[in-house]
Amino acid sequence: MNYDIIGDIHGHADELEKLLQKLGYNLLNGIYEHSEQRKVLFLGDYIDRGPKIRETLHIVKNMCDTGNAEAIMGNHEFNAVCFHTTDKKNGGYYRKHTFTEINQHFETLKQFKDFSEEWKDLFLPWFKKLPLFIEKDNFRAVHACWDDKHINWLKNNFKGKLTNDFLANFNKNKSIENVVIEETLKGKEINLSNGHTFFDKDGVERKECRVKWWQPIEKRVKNSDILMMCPLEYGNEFIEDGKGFHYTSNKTVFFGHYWLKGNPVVENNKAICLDYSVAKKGHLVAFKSEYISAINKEEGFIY
Ligand SMILES: [Mn+2]
Repeated sequence: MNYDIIGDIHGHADELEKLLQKLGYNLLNGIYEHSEQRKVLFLGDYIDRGPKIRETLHIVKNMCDTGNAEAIMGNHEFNAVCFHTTDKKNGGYYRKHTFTEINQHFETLKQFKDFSEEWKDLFLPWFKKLPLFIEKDNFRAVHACWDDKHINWLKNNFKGKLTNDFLANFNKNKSIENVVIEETLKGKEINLSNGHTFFDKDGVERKECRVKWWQPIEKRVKNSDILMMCPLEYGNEFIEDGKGFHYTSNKTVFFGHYWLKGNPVVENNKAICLDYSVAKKGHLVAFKSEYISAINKEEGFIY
């Protein structure tokens, strides 16, 4: 079976439909399917930000329900489950309802305002059961970061569904559930030293920087080689202690999450990001799995 692996959609259903058509999927009885033996693998982050979140969810879930696609969980789906699940023990919800969290989730709340039953009965239960990673014969997929240590923990401990017990453990500071979910769905971060901070795309001041864990070890010289959006001055300094986590497996992993800019490129033959910021006027990107072992892998990108 060949797969078309698709990066973060964030409610951009029009771009999704265009991409599916470009990949040869046709709408039959309201569901996109391919005339040959092909399936889509969606990398998570279906909701928030974009103008057509409901439409995106219907397209993706319908394809999954009919065997035309598989989908994994993104941090936005995980956050949504926490946001909408009450914490009976401590009161409130498993995700806070303060400005930052509401702002990040606002488009979804707005677009589902008159469809609350659909959200509650159809999509939230579906989010809870989305796999956190997928492994095939010749490739793997995860939303943000594949670290064997965490994937093995999930294989042994995650029972295929986000239960309230799991969410309660996730909310305990530095619990194993917290570290595994944070790093698998949101990626690895490091604390900036010397009080450096920066402002992220939502204007939130942060002192943790996302690590480009997929960057091959030989390309790591300065801090900016492995850190995203880090302050200029700090980025120009040479990496001090250790070169950090890097992906060493021979099996290619696909991931999204990182809002890369420009046209898709292969930075590492074995770890390929497919999020090129469709929600910020970038591209919605797919990769055709038959190009995994191609010499020029960039021919596998469709966008
Ligand atoms: Mn994400």
